[in-house]
Amino acid sequence: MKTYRKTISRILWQILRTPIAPAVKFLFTLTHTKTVSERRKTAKKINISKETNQKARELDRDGYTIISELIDTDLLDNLFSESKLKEKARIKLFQKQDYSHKGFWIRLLDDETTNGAFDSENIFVKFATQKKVIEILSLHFKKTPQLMEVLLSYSRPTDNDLSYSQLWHRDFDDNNTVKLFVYLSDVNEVDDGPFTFLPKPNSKKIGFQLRSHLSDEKFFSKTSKDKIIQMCAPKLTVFMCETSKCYHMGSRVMPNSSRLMYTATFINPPHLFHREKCRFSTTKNLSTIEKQTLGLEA
Ligand SMILES: O=C(O)CCC(=O)C(=O)O
Repeated sequence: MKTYRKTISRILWQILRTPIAPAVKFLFTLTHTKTVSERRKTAKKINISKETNQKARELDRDGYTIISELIDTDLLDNLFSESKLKEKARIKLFQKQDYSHKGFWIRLLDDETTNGAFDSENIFVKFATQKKVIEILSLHFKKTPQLMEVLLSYSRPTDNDLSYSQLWHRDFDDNNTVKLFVYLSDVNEVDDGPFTFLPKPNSKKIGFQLRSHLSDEKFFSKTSKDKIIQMCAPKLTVFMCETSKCYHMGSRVMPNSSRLMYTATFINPPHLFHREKCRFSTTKNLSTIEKQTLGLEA
């Protein structure tokens, strides 16, 4: 059964890379009209401020927006201090996690889950479900978003060739995926391995490519270097990127540097890939918007 699901997921992932993805998503959405209409109703009730509206418009138009000034400062402080504690444990994790796969970074939140699920009150979840973030995404998706994953990654230099997310790619968690990023270490220089991307209008011009990951050589034969944005910024910078539409790469950390970054992945529900278990759980009486965002609605 697991192998069957894996094969289906793999086929769907390939389909999502092609120009027919929006049609597939549209048809799939028709089979989930009840949940979709509930989510639309919830989104419509949100009182949107002018700044939120502007950020959502930037995200729609350019595929990214910087939202540090809208973020709840208590949550940000808390995220920072918890992340620093996690960072301390990284050496042991480098020994434990599979080196051959993504030797250039490690996940620091593996011990935060119970039976594979994060609690709704966990700071790494609370940060993602804060009011302004959900408002922007509800405007962007025209319904409440679905949080798929939270990740704290520690990137470091290696001698290996560039691989995986260090190469140019788009994300295919769904055909409309938005990631929320927070730098938890200064990423002021290119040597610190900034998240680097090609904004949406120019990414659209590149369109579908047979290979999912492209080298610099291949990528810059399709666009020019002056069109890309290297997100060099100090720690506590918060930004969003529509990673399903914008080609991107990062974590190219040079010797004597490292990078600590938080990522929350959201999709425009319903999610095309079936997951046996929800990634989140709660013991609290959550609001409708929180339940929908965590995929915990009845
Ligand atoms: O490490 C980075 O900056 C790139 C991250 C990335 O490719 C992703 O989250 O999809």
